[in-house]
Amino acid sequence: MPTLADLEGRIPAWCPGCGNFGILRAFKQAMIELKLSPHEITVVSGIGQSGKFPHYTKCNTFNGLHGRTLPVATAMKLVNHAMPVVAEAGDGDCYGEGGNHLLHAIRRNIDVSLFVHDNQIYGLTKGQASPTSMEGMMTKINPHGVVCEPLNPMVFALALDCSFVARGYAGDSEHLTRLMKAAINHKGFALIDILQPCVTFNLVNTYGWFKQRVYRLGDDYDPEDKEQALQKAAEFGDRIPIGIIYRNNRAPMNDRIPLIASTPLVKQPFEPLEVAQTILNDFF
Ligand SMILES: Cc1ncc(C[n+]2csc(CCOP(=O)(O)OP(=O)(O)O)c2C)c(N)n1
Ligand code: SF4
Repeated sequence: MPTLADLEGRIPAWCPGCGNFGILRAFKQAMIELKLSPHEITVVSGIGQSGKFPHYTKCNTFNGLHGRTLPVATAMKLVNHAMPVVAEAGDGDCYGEGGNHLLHAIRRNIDVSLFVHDNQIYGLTKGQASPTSMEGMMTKINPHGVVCEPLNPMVFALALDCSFVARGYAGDSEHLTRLMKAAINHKGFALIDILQPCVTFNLVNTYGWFKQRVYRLGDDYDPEDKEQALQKAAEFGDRIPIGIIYRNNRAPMNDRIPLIASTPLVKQPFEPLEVAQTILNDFF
């Protein structure tokens, strides 16, 4: 079982008070409680403040391109589905530039846990509006305020019958740890949209703003009731529920591909097909 010291990575280059610290704390705690040593998990990220995440803990890491977190995570999973794969992304990263990949990762039910650091702004590039920025929010490039309604990622995911849909809050890392553990243990695509205050560029959705609104879903809430889940997913205003909003048992993609269903690809003997061998022969 790893200790906190085993999981220590580089010193984070985030602003003091950034919500990303709460997410990092929750993730390390989840690894400890799941007894996952650094070599037993892969964390993939894109570009952004969230993209730096894997450097700040110890694990197998791939830090790729902005918006392309999920294609890499998908490949990792299909090559070795015995290894838990976590994708860390920003709201711009995966609801904007990488939105198309999100749509198909949900549809295919890739067995990946996607943790979105949703600060409702582009943090790394200094404060432009993102797909989840609230209507009317003023930014440097929206001097008259954002002119359209924000995306609600929970409703979007639910409409696609995503197999695990949750919302967490960086200011409640104990609760977030529980969500992360459930997501990693879930067989299928698991999305946690994590409300993450950006203390430098988002001066609307602050810790104080969330404190007045965020509440935990109670033990009597049934995440398998899709109608109720739709109501909870849509609740984002005076009250914002956190917890597992929806869950189902759709089979993950690796279970549906006969070639890998029983044995991960990396554990199979390498037997190139005849045509592949012909191509390989050209190189030697
Ligand atoms: C293909 C590509 N497009 C755009 C950029 C510039 N860029 C880097 S980070 C970023 C947005 C960051 O916002 P978000 O994804 O919400 O992450 P945060 O920094 O807030 O965690 C953008 C537009 C890039 N690096 N690569
Ligand atoms: S700019 Fe915002 S998201 Fe980036 S490190 Fe600072 S507080 Fe965090």
